[in-house]
Amino acid sequence: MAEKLQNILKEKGPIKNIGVLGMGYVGIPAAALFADVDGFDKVLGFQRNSASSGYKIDMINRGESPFKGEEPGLEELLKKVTDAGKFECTSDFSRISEMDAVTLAIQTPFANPKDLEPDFGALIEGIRNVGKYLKPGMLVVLESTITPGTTVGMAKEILEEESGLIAGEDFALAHAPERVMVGRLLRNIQEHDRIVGGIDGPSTQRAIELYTPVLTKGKIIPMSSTAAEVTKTAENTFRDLQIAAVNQLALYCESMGINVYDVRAGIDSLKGEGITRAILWPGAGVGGHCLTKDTYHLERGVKLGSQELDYPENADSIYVLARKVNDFMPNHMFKLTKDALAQVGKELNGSKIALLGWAFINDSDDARNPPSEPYCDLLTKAGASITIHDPHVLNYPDVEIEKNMASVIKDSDAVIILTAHSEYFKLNPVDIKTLMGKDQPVVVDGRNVIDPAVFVGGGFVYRGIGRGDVN
Ligand code: SAJ
Repeated sequence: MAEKLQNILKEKGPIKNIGVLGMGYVGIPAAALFADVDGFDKVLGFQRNSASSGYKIDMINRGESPFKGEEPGLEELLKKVTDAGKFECTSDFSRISEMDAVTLAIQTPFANPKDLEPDFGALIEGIRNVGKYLKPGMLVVLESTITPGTTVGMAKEILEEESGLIAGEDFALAHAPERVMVGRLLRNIQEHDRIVGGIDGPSTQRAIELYTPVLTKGKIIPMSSTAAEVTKTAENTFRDLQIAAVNQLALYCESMGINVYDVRAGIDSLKGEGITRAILWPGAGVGGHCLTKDTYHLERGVKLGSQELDYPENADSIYVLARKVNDFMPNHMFKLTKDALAQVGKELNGSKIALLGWAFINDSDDARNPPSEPYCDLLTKAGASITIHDPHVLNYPDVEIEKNMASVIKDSDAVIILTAHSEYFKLNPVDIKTLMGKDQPVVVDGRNVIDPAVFVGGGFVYRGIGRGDVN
């Protein structure tokens, strides 16, 4: 079987034309970097001409990046490769048939994590499109984060069904998970090690041929496609677990009346001789499109796995428990807010709350699954009126986000810091108190941005995540 594919690939010769499906955070930088490789002739970016994202096609073909946030080097690279005629964006999926390799970088959100059912709709549509135009000798690579088992399972089945070809015999199939982070897309692709997992040896080798030329510092780490799927979902699951561990510690420190940041510094000081203590930062919650879903992909992969799982009877997976701890943090922020207002004789109902920060991550406009949303929902249910400031997020469905911080804070009863945007580190208690116009204004810090002593000294009632020493 592998022999037949090996011969087909040998006959076909080196990869020259590459298709990338999904012109998003992952696809655009990947396509631009492929196009910048001398050994490759042409890269086509395939983008559905949909109402929500069809606009990207013309933008990209003008060499413009559709991303709002800073992406060092991306716009210049897009301009270079589009001007050189090496990269073009199109909605004509039939041109997939001209490609030697096709990568799919399409989002895989969870419609509702409770039932562990991911929304693979867009990815399945992409895979079907590739299958429709699949030719012998082509390499198909899934870059999206997917449930372990998807490449050799659903993806292989759809590609074979649509094309009538056999994976591992007529075409190569692999998973090479993306590891890009907003704000460093190009650098991450070039410098991170690249996990490359084929369904068989020739597929892995062909995928290595595709990715090697774009790596600068990064090395290729070959493995099976399912091991690659587990690596990707687990690397984010582990990060979520680490954050949950320090969030739980913060809650413990609050209940024991100590400062979690003292404890954190103490633990972090244990270094050397192979000792590892990766202690991260407690906060108002965990958002984004990676950590909020990848745990559930991993859990689903185990459930769908063929072997029986040996694990303590009826015990929650520590990974799912970590998700619950992190998803609890907006509730804890709500309790801190309620307690602080009660201390000044106020109730949430009828209070005016100023939220600072809507984005899920500091100094970014990325507001996917933001912890600010569940926190805001709790306040609304409790009858508070809310104003929201974020310097980067321009809009969010059904949420009014203002750019003028003073007008958001004016006359509020409480100021709540949910995202550690740089400008919030400069908040001045005197100015804020004047704007709020209250004898006993409240401030709740979800990201360790302000110095409690300065604000308490300025007449504020303070609450902070993990600050049992001053809450
Ligand atoms: N967070 C904390 N405490 C921390 C770190 C993060 O509460 O110590 C919160 C953030 O506020 C945010 C959420 O977790 O709401 C996620 O933050 P993140 O830094 O993990 O950012 P992401 O979601 O963009 O994660 C990405 C992931 N990259 C990919 O999936 C390719 C992740 O694997 C990276 O480790 C992470 O970026 C990174 O290190 O920047």
